[in-house]
Amino acid sequence: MPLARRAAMLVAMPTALITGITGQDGSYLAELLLEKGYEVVGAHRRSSTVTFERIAHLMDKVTMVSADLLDESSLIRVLKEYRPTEVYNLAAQSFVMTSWAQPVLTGEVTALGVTRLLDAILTVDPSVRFYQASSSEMFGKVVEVPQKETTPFYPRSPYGVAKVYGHWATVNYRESYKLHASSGILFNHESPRRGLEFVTRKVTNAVARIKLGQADHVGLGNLDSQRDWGYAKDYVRAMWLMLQQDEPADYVVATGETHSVREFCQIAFGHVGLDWEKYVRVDERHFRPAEVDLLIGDPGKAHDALGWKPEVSFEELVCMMVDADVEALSR
Ligand code: NDP
Ligand code: GDR
Repeated sequence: MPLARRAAMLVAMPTALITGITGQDGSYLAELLLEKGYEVVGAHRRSSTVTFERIAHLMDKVTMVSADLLDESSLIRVLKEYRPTEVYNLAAQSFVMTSWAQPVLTGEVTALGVTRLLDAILTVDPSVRFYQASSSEMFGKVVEVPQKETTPFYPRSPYGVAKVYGHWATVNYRESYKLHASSGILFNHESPRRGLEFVTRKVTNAVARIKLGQADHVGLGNLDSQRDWGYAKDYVRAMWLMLQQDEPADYVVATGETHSVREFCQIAFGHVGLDWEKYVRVDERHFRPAEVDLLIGDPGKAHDALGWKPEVSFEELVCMMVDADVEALSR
């Protein structure tokens, strides 16, 4: 980066580092921070093909750097070079199903990766404000409904276990070293940029393909699974708000409503005039070794302390995703 731009970054604008910028949330958070006047540094891991699809429209506005949560020295180097005041840790092996197939990798990235980043921050600049992407999967086999910040964790997948580790590492660094480290316990949030393997996008993509005559069915797992689904763009706003508070803390971010996969299908297919029961086939391969029960979050603290509330309803979200997939596949 040219020296003048670096100097301007240091003097004029706050700089934020986003790990996982190539993911769904990273792309929306980058947009939000750019709107707010931040210099955005995005950390991506090296790969043999380009993974910048979700941020292609931002490439002239963000500074991309190569860093991997598996390699602490790369994190230290980026922190030293760009001196961010806020760090958002969104990087993870985030697909629950894969965490049974790759439990050790999931632990290395999603659990230990958090400690590597916290430790790098402690080494370079303990005044950095840190956000950890915790998850409702930590509640797993829920011990109370709805789940709030004080609900005990009972993870049901290697991913959930790894997120519990990352969550407690964040709390521990906050308490041990007085880091401004906050953890957002986010319930499922979706968008047209959601990865194709997650159930919502899998369904909306299938709806579009079926409507356009490119497919004749979709195979799904447990149709009775219930989730508290919100819109990703609403949720990244909560991340930013957490780091603007005087004191670090943990917050549940959710809609407070729950819906089943079956209901999602009904609305998604119905939106384009199709009867979902004609096109959805249950496929045992998509069932999980252990399932979480009734995930439904109580966002009361985020509402009261951050002034946060979701703006897009469940039905609007489903229809937005279907429309986006129909449009993309029609092109
Ligand atoms: P995605 O799977 O879309 O994005 C994950 C990101 O992490 C990608 O940019 C990926 O890079 C990156 N990544 C993976 N491994 C590494 C690594 N070793 N080093 C550096 N980067 C890595 O996830 P979302 O955007 O949906 O979620 C963001 C975060 O929030 C994740 O931590 C997720 O677990 C958590 N979360 C998500 C929720 C949701 O509903 N979306 C709910 C609660 C928590 P690449 O593009 O190269 O694969
Ligand atoms: P989840 O999201 O596991 O909640 O994790 P996913 O969309 O994968 O599953 C949600 C529910 O749908 C059921 N399901 C299917 N799931 C997938 N992927 N594919 C199918 O065909 C299918 N059929 C039914 C699942 O059994 C499950 O109950 C997401 C991720 O973003 C995590 O990173 C994040 O932490 C949590 O949300 C909160």
